Amino acid sequence: MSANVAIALGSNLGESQTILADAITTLSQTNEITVTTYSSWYQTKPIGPPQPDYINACALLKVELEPHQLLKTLLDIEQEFGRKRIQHWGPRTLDLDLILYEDLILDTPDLIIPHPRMKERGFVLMPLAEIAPNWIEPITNQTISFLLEKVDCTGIKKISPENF
Ligand code: PH2
Ligand code: MG
Ligand code: MG
Repeated sequence: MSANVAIALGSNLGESQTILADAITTLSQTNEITVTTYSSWYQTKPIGPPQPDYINACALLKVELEPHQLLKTLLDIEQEFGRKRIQHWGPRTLDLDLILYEDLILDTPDLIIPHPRMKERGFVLMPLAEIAPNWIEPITNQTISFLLEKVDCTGIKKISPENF
């Protein structure tokens, strides 16, 4: 029994475009994960403390993992890519965030689904709308494309595929 999942990817340290591509490869090589599709890369202005621009993207997965097992797998992959947690919301080589897990609503100390800030974040909604415009966010009961219309997307630039 597999579950449909949406994740967000981000990087603003190192060769971010390559890091995201390598992260997709690593995810697809994980036994319990199938990468169904992924978005374009987007160059985005940082939210939070001053730091370099991010490269962001989203991917859709089919997983044979429970939410907390998937979280652990994502954190392990972040570690593999040299992620060091130094500053809250600070720069990172790789950030993998669990955004949606089927239509599940989950509120635990270490994992909240849907991702609690997805609705405010153009850098999540824009790539997600490219690959899952009709997925219904289960708290608002609104589609990703509808939520995207409500957010400010200034400072978000799609990187054309021929650039990577
Ligand atoms: N991630 C953060 C904090 N700020 N800003 C952008 N543009 N993109 C991100 O992925 C991002 C951020 C914490 O996870
Ligand atoms: Mg994040
Ligand atoms: Mg994260």
